[in-house]
Amino acid sequence: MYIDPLVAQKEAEKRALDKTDQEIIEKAMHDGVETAWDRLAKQQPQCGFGQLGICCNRCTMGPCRIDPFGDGPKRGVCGATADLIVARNLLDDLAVGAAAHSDHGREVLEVLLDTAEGKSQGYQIIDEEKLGTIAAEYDIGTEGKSKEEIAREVALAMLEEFGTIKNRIQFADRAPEKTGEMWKGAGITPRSVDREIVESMHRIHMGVGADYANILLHGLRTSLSDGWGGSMMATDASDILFGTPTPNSSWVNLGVLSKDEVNVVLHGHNPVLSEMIVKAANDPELKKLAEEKGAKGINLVGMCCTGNELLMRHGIPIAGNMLDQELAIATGAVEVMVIDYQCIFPSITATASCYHTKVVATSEKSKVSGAIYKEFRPETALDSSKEIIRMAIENFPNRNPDRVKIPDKPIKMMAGFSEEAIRNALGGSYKPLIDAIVSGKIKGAVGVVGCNNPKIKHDYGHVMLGKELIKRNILVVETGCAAIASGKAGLLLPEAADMAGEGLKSVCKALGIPPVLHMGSCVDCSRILMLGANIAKELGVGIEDLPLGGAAPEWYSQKAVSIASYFVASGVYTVLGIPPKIFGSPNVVDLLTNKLDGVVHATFAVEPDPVKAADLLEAAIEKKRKALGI
Ligand code: BF8
Repeated sequence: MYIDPLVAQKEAEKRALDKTDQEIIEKAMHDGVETAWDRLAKQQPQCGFGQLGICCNRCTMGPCRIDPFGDGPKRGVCGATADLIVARNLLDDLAVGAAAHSDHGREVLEVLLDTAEGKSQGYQIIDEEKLGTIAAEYDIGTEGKSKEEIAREVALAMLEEFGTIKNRIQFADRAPEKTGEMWKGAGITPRSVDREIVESMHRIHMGVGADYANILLHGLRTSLSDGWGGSMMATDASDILFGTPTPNSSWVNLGVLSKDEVNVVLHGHNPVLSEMIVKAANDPELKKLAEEKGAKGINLVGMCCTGNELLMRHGIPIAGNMLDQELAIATGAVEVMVIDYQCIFPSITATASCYHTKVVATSEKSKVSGAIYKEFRPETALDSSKEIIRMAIENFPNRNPDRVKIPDKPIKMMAGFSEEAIRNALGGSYKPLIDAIVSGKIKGAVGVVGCNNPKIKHDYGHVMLGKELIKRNILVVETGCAAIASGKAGLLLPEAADMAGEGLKSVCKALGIPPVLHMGSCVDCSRILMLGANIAKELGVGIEDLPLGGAAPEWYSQKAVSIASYFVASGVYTVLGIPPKIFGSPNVVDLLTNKLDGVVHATFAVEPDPVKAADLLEAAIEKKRKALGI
């Protein structure tokens, strides 16, 4: 279908902030390739009951919906009110998110166990220091044991957390004592990862929980089992296997794709797959084969959180965030997109079918119609990875140069700021940062995290909020798609300190760091928790006392519901840019945006305007500063 170039250009400018993204959005329109923005337009108007969270489709007495305004029904067939329906729906979303993070964590631990037992192929135990720290936390003796023996015991102890009957997740003890007491007082100390998720499923069954506040409180407990459990284990097990990230520099945006090399995009979340592909791509035989097929080499690039994992540890360039997945294919230059799970559009194979791109699915739990399925198992990981790279090379001659368009300006960025790396950059303790906060040079810190959502101009929420916060001398720490957005906008460079307020600028310049720090993938929001926990411990206070904030300006995913909830449950005020589906219940809204303060000293807020969101975060930070007497 012919589209006027001017119309396409205007539309692309509306859809995305980044020029390289705009360029490929235009190309996709001219190529007649459907994207998430087109699908969103076709869905208009979206269901108002659904948006308010007041439709219930849990049982066959329904589906039911509550009339929020008129004289229509105020209860579902079972008798559930708007409050209950909204609370159950929210807990459902949250539990799905916690399950996704935690199941990812479990898989990394299984690979750690296999590696310790010599059953995996190509993996090694890299970070022995972290292994030792965790062994100590579990009281596992290390004297006279090999690293494999220690890793075996550590992996088993961590795997046990998923169904532990000791009624306490070990890593929750990493929180400051005061924060732990707050959880105890509220009855939300996480007991085990699987237990909280299963119990969420139980509680939302008809005839179980009928008290919206009680349901939501369990939501906080479930989210803590993710943040301080499943996600934290995913982060730490990945660090043991692949190394704890240290600052590095790399490149970002669709311009990281190569005109003359075989392009392989690694999309999804779990580094156990992508790490092996990195090894396979270095195989001299495969490199030779690529040359024989007319390519100059093999170009691996990341996408979404598995991309973040590779970027953090190896400085592998990243092509983009969630809304870039279709655009990467629409460049016409991708030989293979390898997917594991989460945040992969089910229609990605339909997009790929418009070009020569092959989509390779690798997880038994995440098969996609139209994708080539290559099951990925730890015991044959390296062999399967080589097969995938070979497939990409064989596909290179099928690329049609007339349909290729690659933006030519990748942006430089810094990444690799694990909690340990930040502490080391400060000289081994948080004292310099604490001093800067006390003196007011830095007012506080905000974790800006989460997704893209076509309801908001791509990256606009992240970038505008980040800029606004650093201007106000608030340090920004980021993960997930938020961090990739900032990378594209040049905020992850030390030079970006020039955009910051004088105080933050002087600290960044002295340390040679950007004012926005990339801390990793979404499970690495656990690194943000540890940052808060360790600063609080040095000060002898709780996380809830610190001048911190959280934000998810463009979130879409249930995982983001869980992350925002464990931020709030850990005492961090958190602003959402997209309204959650709760506004059909004024009681739930009041609980989450107001009453929670009396429980966890933090609340949620909803504010789509990034400047107003920054106002809210700054005010919350000032309030905490005042309470600390600084
Ligand atoms: O886990 S930020 S869109 S890619 S859910 Fe997904 Fe959201 Fe991106 Fe990573 Ni996180």
